[in-house]
Amino acid sequence: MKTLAKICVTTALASGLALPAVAEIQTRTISVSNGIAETHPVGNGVEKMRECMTERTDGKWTLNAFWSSALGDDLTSAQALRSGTLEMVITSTSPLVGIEPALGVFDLPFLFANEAEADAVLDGPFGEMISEKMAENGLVNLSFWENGFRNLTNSVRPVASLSDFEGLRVRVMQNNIFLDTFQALGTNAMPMAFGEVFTALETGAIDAQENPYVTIDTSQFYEVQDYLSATRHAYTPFMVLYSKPMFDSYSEEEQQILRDCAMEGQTVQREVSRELSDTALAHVQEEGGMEFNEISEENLAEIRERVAPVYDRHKEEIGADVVDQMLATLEELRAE
Ligand code: KDG
Repeated sequence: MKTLAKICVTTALASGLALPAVAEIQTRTISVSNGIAETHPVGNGVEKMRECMTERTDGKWTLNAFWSSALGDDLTSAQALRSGTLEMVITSTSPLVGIEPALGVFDLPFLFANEAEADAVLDGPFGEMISEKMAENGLVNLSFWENGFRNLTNSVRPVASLSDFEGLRVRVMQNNIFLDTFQALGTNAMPMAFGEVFTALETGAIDAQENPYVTIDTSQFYEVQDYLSATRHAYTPFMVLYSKPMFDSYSEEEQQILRDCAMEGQTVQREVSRELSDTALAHVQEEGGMEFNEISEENLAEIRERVAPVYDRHKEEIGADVVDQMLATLEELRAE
């Protein structure tokens, strides 16, 4: 029987018939971890990614999403990717500076002026350079998505000037640059994983936190915070990270499907994040009863001046070349 099979294969090859390639797309179940609620625009991005995967693999792939830090916080999940025990995490860059210090560049206060600048930097050569650094750490960055411009909430007073920050117990992401920034503003800054923030606010262990409007809304911080101030003090990207040990074991076709579907998710997630920002701001005031305030240009200038030295204090830690490349990229964009 074996001889007959060999004869058939040999004949087929000799006649130039292509044998069916080993299935380039395996049946897979992919888990993705995230720290926020499914109602956040990341949920829209994940749903688009799921649709894309189903179509491109003819239903062979299943994407299971785990929300609100169910599989662990951003850093824990990222470490699981590096060890090959979890496929994917959608995480802020900030908690991962211990893995890749260059990510700290995104935490420099008042770095980006608007979303268009952020997109141009993240989707251009600078973003590619960051993704290459992530790969050196066992993490494949499939795409940058949007966490967004961060604003301060608290339960003590409206913050409309530099002096209003004084003494507030503010939760910050686990990151020296955010810690330094909020200490420079006169607060009692406290690093904490995102999953612990709501309870800490509810029990009064902290007075304040800072996040984009859609996160404040979808994580229901309006239930435990009274004041929202439009500080826009930093823009945080999300990274859609995949385990490199797993990614490297996939076929080229499967790797391309992951990249393509994460980019389709990016388009939807950024769109919904920007569409919902104003809606979220209105919702936390109308439904959540939060008192909202803008900050005058004069007072914002004083706040920016106070935190400007953070750049020099953390330049070496981030990587002087990284900071210089970011500032040069922004200078070019602003000259266009
Ligand atoms: O998984 C993503 C969340 O953890 C994200 O919202 C992080 O902005 C963040 C924060 O404040 O920790």
